[in-house]
Amino acid sequence: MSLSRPLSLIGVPTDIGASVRGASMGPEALRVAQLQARLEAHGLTVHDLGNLPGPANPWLPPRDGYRHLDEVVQWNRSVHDAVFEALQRGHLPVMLGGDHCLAIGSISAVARHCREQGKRLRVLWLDAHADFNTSAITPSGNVHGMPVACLCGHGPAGLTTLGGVVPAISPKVVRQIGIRSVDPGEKRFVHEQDLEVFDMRYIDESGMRHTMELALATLDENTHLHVSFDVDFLDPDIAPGVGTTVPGGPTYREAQLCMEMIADTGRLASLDVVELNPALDLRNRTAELAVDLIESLFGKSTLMRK
Ligand code: 4U7
Ligand code: MN
Ligand code: MN
Ligand code: MN
Repeated sequence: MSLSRPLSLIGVPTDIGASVRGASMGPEALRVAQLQARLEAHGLTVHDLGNLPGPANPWLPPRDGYRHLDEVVQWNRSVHDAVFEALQRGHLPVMLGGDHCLAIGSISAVARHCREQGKRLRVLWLDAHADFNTSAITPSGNVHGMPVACLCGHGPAGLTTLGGVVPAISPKVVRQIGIRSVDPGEKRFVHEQDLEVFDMRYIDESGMRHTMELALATLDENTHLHVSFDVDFLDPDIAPGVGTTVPGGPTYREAQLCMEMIADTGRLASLDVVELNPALDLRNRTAELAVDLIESLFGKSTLMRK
C-alpha cells in the first residue's frame, strides 16, 4: 500500500437526524465486522479513537421544519472539532456513522482544512438521495436529508457556520452518484443550484466506469478528495441494513468498481460511512459489505493487479 497517512476511526453513534432509529449502532457494527483489522491487513496504520459523545435522541416531531435541531448542532460541533483535529495531525479521518447529518460537521471541517492549507476540494456523495432539502421544502424535517444544502449555505446558522465561513462549500465541488430518490421541491433546488448529479439512469446508460471517470475528472496533486458514503447508495438486495432503502441501486460489482476507481486516484483524504442500521440488518451482512467496500476504497483490489 502506498497510502502512508494513518487512519483515524471516529465513531459517531447518532440517529438524531434520521427517520428511523438504529443508525446509532452503526459504529459498533462496523467494529464487529472487523473494520480496523481488515484495513491493517492491507498495511494501513489505523487508530480507533472510539465514539464521540453527544445528546440522546429525544424522538420529537419537527419544529419550524427541523427535528432535533439543537441536538443535531451539538453532535456536529463535536464532529467538526474531531475531524479538524485529525486532519491537522496529518491523519485521514474516517467517520463511522451514525446518520448522514454528521457530514455537515465532517465536511465543514474538511473545507476549513482545505482553505487553510490552500487545497482544492472534491466531494463525492454516494447516496440514493440528494440530501439537498431545506426547512422550507423538506417532507420530513429530518436533517439527514439536508446536509448538502447546509454545506452549500442553505440551512440554520448553527449548521452553516460550523467551519467559520458560509457557505462551507460551493455546489461546484460536489459530485452525486447513485441518486434515485429526490423530493419534488428538492429536485427544483438541485437544478437551481446546478448540482452535478450522476443518477441511476445515467449509470444504467453510461456505466459506472464512465460515470466515475467524469466524477473524478480534473483532480490534481493538490486536491483533497472527500467521500461521503451513505450505505443506502447500494442496492437494498445486497444492503438491507439501512433505514431508507430505495430499489435499483448499484450492484456489488458496480459498487466495487466505484470504490476501486476512487482508490486509483490516490487522492482520498477523508471519508464518512453513514446510515448503516444494524437493527434492520441480517446477521451484520450490510456492515460486512460496507467493510469490504471500504477495503477497496483503500486499495485492496489493486493488490490483485500488476
Ligand atoms: B439520507 C427524504 F423525504 N428525502 O428528506 C427526507 F425521502 O441521508 C429522505 O440520504 C432523506 O439517508 C434520506 O426525509 C436521508 C425523504
Ligand atoms: Mn440516503
Ligand atoms: Mn444520505
Ligand atoms: Mn437513509
